Formats: sequence, C-alpha cells, structure tokens
Amino acid sequence: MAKECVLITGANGQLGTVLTSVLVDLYGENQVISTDLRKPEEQLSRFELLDILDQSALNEVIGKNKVTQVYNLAAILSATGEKKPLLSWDVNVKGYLNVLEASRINKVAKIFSPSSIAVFGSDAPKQNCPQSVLLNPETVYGIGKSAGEQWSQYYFRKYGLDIRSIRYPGVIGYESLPGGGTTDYAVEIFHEALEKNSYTCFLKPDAYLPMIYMSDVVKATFQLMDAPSKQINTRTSYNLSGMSFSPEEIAAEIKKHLPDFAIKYEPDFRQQIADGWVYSIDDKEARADWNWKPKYNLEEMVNDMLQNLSEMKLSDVKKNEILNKI
Ligand code: NAD
Ligand code: AKB
Repeated sequence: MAKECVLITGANGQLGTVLTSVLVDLYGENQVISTDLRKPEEQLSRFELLDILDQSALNEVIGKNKVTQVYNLAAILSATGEKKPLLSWDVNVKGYLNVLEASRINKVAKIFSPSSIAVFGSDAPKQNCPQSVLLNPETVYGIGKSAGEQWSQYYFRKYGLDIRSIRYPGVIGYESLPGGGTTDYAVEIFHEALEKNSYTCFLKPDAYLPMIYMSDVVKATFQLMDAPSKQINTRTSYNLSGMSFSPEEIAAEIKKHLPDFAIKYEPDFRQQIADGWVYSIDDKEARADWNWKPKYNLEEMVNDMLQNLSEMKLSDVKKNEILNKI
C-alpha cells in the first residue's frame, strides 16, 4: 500500500498547530506537509507557503507530493469576516472550491474541512439545536460555511470524493491562540486571568454559546476520519457538542481557582454575532455514526486549562531566568 501523504492548509492557526502535531505523530514528519500564508515560528513537519486562492499552486503541491489526505483549515473566522466580508467569502468558499477541485483532479482519498456552529441563525432552536434545521446564518462566515457544507455533499455525490466535516463549536485550548472569532474570549480569559487577574469581556455576561475543549476536538476529528466510509451518513457536516456556558459562568469557575479574579463587560460588535447563534447542540448523529462522546465539561476544562497554562508560563519564566544568566 502507498504511504499516506497529508497536506494541511491554514496549518499555523489555532487548530492547525495542534492537528499538525497529531498528524506528525501518526504519519511521521516527512509524510505531513503543513502550508499557510506565512512560515510558522516552529516547524514540526515539511512546510510550504500556500495561498488556497492560488488554484495552480494548490494543484501543483497536491499533485507533485501525491497527497492522499487534505485537512483544509485555512479560513477567515466570524469577527474578521464581518470586517472583511468579501475576503471571508473568497477564502471560505472560493478557496475551499479550489481545494475540492485540486483534490478531485489529483484523486485525493480523504478530505477533512470543518464547518461551524455559525451555520445556524436566529430561526434555529436555541437549545439542543438538531442536525437538520433550516440554515439561515446571519454572518458572512456562517453563509460561507453553509455553502461549503453543500459543496462538500455535492462533490461526494457527484464525484465520490470522501469529504468529512464537523460543525465545531468554539474551540478552547492552551496549546495555541485563536484569531478573529467570536468565541475567542473563552481562551483569552485564561491568559489574562493568569497574567493580570482580570479580564474585559467583549460579550455580555449571559452570552451562552456552544464550546468544546481542544482534546475533544482532536478526538472527534480523528474518530470521524478513521470511521469506515459506509458509517458516514452526513456528508454536509456533523453537529458536535462539547459543553455550553456563558462568560459569567466561566468567570465563576475560574474564580474557584483564582479567588481575586475580576471580570468586566464591554460588549462590542461581536455580541451581535453571538446573538444570532444557538446556545447548545444536539449531536445524536455523530454519537450514533462514529461513537462520539465528549470527555470535558466546563469544570474539567477550566481545571486543565489553568494547570497547563500555569506550567507553560512557569516554564517561560524559568527559560527567561536561564537565558538571563547566559
Ligand atoms: P485560525 O484563524 O486560527 O487559522 C486559520 C489559518 O488560515 C491562519 O493561519 C491563516 O493564516 C490561514 N489562512 C487565511 N487565509 C488563507 C489563505 N488564503 N490561504 C492559506 N491560508 C490562509 O482558524 P482555526 O481556529 O484554526 O480554524 C480552523 C478551521 O476550523 C476553520 O475552517 C474554522 O472555520 C473552523 N472552526 C474553528 C473554530 C474555532 O473555535 N477555532 C470553531 C468552528 C470552526
Ligand atoms: C468563531 O467564533 O468565529 C469560531 C467559530 C465558532 O466558528 N470560533
């Protein structure tokens, strides 16, 4: 059997950083090609500069390396998308179509391209939002992601391309920083809590949203990618649930560990984005088709985040102490 060769687009982002390192563990650094608009600070695998809007460059890198799997993580997230709607459409839809075409032409065996809870709009049921509801997104990011879901299903039905997708909730992890999203506050809050013991939140105290811990994201992604094709009954994108909470609830949980932590609220344009999204997700299809079950709830996630970030910050301090002595 030919060796796997995995290409990741948008590999420097919040998810790309983590998924690249897992893929390198799985397939080896020579079998993983991470790509992005800029070189990463730390290179874990082979790396190529690649703009997914450049169709011929995509074709070439996929063709010449005989790529067998693509993880398409290049994207413009919700908040940046509202500032740059045309760029958001270009990267999230036209860029994705370039990835699909290059994969079709070069007979890539498997593709992963995430969607988001942003596909739901105000019409969707706020609690336990089911898989199949009318998608009426209110952000350009949500519109692009719901179009992308339809393109995934089209390429699967018409060309048999094995595309798999998850509607990720807001992702929280200590390994990397998010950028340009509405759920980013739930990562920023930990860094500021440890550095300044305070945080100014850009959402209202009761802005309740679906979230998930990075370790559950990794588990779900590889469970889905490893599942036999015949078990994948959803070819648009699977609902996925981890936990749901509001800024005041996560702040209260952080306060259990850091009693002096203080939060204040200065909602900005991102509150309007959050207002259009649902509170919680029903993921029974993912549970039934590929045995999905999240591990982390709010309490466990906060505990793990604080422990890992404190250790990382401590190791930075130690590193600086050592560097200062040299
Ligand atoms: P991110 O913003 O952290 O990273 C995206 C990466 O894409 C960046 O490194 C950026 O440089 C790159 N990029 C942008 N335009 C590009 C282009 N034209 N060509 C190549 N690269 C380009 O995003 P993320 O959080 O890592 O998200 C990865 C995927 O997961 C996206 O599809 C996103 O919509 C989805 N998702 C993320 C979350 C989350 O909370 N992080 C939630 C739901 C869905
Ligand atoms: C964002 O806030 O834009 C992302 C997402 C939920 O897709 N984190």
